[in-house]
Amino acid sequence: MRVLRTVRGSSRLALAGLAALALACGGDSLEDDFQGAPAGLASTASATAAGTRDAGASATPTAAAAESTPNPALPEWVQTVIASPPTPVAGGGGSATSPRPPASTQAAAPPAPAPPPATGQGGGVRRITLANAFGGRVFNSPVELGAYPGGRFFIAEQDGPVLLVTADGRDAGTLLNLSGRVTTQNNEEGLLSVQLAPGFPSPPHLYAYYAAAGPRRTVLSRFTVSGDGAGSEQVLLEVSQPYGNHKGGAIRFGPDGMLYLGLGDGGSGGDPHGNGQNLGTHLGKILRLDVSGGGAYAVPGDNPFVSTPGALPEIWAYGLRNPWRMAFDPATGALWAGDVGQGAVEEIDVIRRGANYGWNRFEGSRCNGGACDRSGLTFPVAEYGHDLGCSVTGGVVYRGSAIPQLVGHYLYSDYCGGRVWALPTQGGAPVLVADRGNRPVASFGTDAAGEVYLVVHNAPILRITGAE
Ligand SMILES: [Ca+2]
Repeated sequence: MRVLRTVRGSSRLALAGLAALALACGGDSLEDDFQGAPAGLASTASATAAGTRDAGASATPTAAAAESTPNPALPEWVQTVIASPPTPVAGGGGSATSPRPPASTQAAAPPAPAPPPATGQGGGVRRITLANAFGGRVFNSPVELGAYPGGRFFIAEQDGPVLLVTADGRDAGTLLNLSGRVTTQNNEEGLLSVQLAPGFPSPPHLYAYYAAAGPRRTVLSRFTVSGDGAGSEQVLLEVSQPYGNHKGGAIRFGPDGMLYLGLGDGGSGGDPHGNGQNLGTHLGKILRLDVSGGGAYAVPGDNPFVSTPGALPEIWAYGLRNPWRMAFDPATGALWAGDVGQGAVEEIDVIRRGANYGWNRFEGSRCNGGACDRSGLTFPVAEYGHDLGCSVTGGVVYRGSAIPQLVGHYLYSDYCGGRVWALPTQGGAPVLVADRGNRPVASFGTDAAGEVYLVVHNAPILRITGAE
């Protein structure tokens, strides 16, 4: 979601190169992401990327070996993170501000981890095959894709429309149109995420997160769908934004029924206000909200900082720079996120309750200056350097049925490089499984059966059709 209008209508990154690429890279200014990077960073990035790539290329353990033996390519704590489901949510009704209703209480416990599938676990996948989806239709800067009742799909476009389409790409109505409410002044603004309420169409709610102007802010809202049109907007949360970039953007419902929202550090470059490490702002955080009541939202009583003086109680995790796309593993309940790097390192994180992901003290595992104290920080489960991309696009854990080899793999990509990686969630190094040239992958989506789509800009959306 970064090049967007700059590149649309041209032949992708051909519009010139460095300027367009700079916009694509985490959205910072040219100075931030390229000219400002000390020469020393290049070698750091290179080494990081090479390490990742080499580990992936050489990682061909058998499934059994991968399940029983820690992967030496990842530190021990990573194994622990990957092997552990997220912190179970304590029983419902714990909120001092607003007890959760029984439905949320019952949904509070994440599902037990799924037994290992018969095949595919352990990094055995070498490549995936892809095919044009939706009849090859090219959408206008799509940022979100999901299943909609009746075998249809919703596809959110950054300028504001949320379209309903059939599997062959025919129009099936407009679910919502926020064109008059979003701002796209910066190419990281606009409509950024849309999710249907759990149990949709009962309740008939959808949620949207978007950037607005006057004043510059991001907005989380609930909409009531009537038929296939949009009902009235109920604003749940507004966050003041100091700059036009780093809005983060994914909203996702967890297995606990809570709504998780990932916010970037508010922008510019380098997090000049220190938002990532400041628990007094929503910027640079993953928030966890209970939106199951009729009001705006309630703070779940078991959020990690509800009793911390000076901390905002909505915060679930912190130290993020610009988490662009998150997804819950439907089998384990783990929350996976891609966090866009500054100038050198792109990272994949497993988001845990109360954890600090390091920004802006660290970019990935690389010290960003200061004391370089690693204590208390949670580091990426995977990362790569800017020789392999420029802006990570977090993906999804495959739990479909059509491609058994892919089950249990976290798929992710990059907005610049068009590469796709598969990371075995039960241990193992990421493997480069596809390379689409410079085709920008902006997001991932799944259909009702859990099959996976790559949401691409300036080209047809792609469906994963196989793996070997
Ligand atoms: Ca980090």
